[in-house]
Amino acid sequence: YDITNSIKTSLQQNDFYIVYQPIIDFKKNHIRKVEALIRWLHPKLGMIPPNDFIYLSEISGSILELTHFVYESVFKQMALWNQQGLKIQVDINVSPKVLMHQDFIKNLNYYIHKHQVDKGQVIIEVTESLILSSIDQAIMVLNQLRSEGYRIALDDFGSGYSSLTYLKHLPIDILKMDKAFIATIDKNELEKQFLKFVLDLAHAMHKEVVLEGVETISQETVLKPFNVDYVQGFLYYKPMKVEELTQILQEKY
Ligand code: G
Ligand code: G
Ligand code: MN
Ligand code: NA
Repeated sequence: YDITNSIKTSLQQNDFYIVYQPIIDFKKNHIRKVEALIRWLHPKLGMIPPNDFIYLSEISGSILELTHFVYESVFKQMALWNQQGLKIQVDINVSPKVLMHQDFIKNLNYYIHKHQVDKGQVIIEVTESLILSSIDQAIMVLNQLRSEGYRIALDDFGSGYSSLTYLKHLPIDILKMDKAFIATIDKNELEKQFLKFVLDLAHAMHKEVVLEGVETISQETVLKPFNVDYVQGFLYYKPMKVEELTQILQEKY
């Protein structure tokens, strides 16, 4: 099966699109942040999960075209929102392979300038798997991104091992705690204490925290007395197309 060709054809036929999931300011209850997520609705195969095709596109070489599509779509949309007075920060997921590419920052800057978006509005989401490639090089790229004005989020925090070491050593601004952290906080006292402990630790390190995967009112109730910055989850919003999001932003900005 020729995945490269398939991706190219689908890019031409608009089978790829971006959905956005709101990230809610827990105390102010407004939305100034969203996460951009790519979707591939293949005309014959149906919805293909991003983790599958991103990996395949990396080994087959079409990741450059895909990345181009994501940046163009997202930054163009951010510029539109900016014109409407909706200054939104957007989280963009970046795979280790893309981040470690020697032209990564140069390319990113090109799209940012083209669409006149502030670098401070762009949050680069990386995962712990990045470190597996090369920790020193990863730290260098992240430092360079931050010195340019971009912000870095460590995604899926807590889903792997050695997480605390990464929290200590990686130059990041935002910690996105994996949904595993909150899955049973309303049923298990130890889990609740565990979450609070990591939350306090992150704040002591001056990181902003996003709690991912909030799905129930009962979980939200446990979170209320905690010092929570942001929440993201199906309880609030699922990832959605831009038209729907723009409406929600106009109400909840
Ligand atoms: O949206 P969904 O739950 O299907 O996302 C599954 C995974 O795909 C997530 O881990 C997410 O980080 C990843 N993903 C979604 N969009 C992108 C993208 O544009 N680039 C990269 N590298 N990963 C993405
Ligand atoms: O790995 P990453 O955090 O980038 O993945 C983001 C994906 O997580 C989104 O695409 C979305 O589909 C999924 N997600 C967001 N909120 C929830 C939630 O409350 N529950 C579950 N199970 N998945 C969620
Ligand atoms: Mn993410
Ligand atoms: Na995540």
